[in-house]
Amino acid sequence: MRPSVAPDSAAERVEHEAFAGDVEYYLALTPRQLPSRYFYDALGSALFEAICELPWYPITRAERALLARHGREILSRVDQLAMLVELGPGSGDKLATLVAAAETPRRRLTVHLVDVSPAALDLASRTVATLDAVDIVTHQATYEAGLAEASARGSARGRALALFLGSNIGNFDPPGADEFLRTIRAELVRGDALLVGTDLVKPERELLLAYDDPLGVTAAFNRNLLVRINRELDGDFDVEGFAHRAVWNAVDSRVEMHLVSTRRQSVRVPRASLEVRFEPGETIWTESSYKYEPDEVKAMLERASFGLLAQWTDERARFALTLVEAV
Ligand code: AVI
Repeated sequence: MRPSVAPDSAAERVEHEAFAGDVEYYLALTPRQLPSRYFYDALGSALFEAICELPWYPITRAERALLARHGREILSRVDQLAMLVELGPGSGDKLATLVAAAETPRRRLTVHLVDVSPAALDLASRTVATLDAVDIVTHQATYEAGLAEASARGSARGRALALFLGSNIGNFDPPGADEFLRTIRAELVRGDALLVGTDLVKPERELLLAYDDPLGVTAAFNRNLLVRINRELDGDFDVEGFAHRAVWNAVDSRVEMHLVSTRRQSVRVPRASLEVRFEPGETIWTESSYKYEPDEVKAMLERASFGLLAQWTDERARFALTLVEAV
């Protein structure tokens, strides 16, 4: 029997139970699914960082260039800015790019970093610590809970700017994105601001290369979900029996990632009380990445009671940064 990994902290036990429950629930749906948030174990996070370096995945580079070019203006548009809160800071380099673009000298800033992963918080903190005149507070929490904690410690000195970058909003379906933005708005006070990065609709060929790259890194990122199920839930997925597939769904304006069973096979996942039979060609839908038009982003933010301050787009890479304030 292969070794499985037992969770050791209380938080890990809760996460493990949620993973088992979600695998049991989502793999039994038609079509079969797995939530994309489970991509990000240690290997999945490293593979995602590698994806960000791929020449075919423009999101990270385009966003970093917009932050460097417009960072000074972004920060100056928020009156009395005293606090930054990044939801999902990744390596911390986007926030560092933004702050480094500020006017000098600038006011001291408190930077709150929110992530469920302690490893991500550790990496981002080390990056942000290279900046002058910042105090760092980390929140190992969901985005909603971490923002609530940061707001509760809110500064009497001035306003907050929340950051939700990397087109992470695109991994929510439209009702989920609306609900999430309303939750963020509820944690902010009038005059606080939010900066959102969104990938824009572009030619299908470019989108498919971004999500099915010639080096196979995205395929490994997708199939690692099965590796994680095998390790953490004692599953017996034959990882080579599933192929990576990316499709552009133009009607719903999203790139979908799937895992396709290459043959008839049965899979057992004892810790999720599950046995599944797959027919050849049967799929597991693992992720949606919604792509927008710039006006759709504005409308989505306005529905959540934000008012537009500015929007910057990279027309070549088709990426937008949108700055709004809580009204
Ligand atoms: C994190 N998220 C915005 C990425 C995206 O583009 O949807 C995750 C990803 N999936 C495949 N490649 C990258």
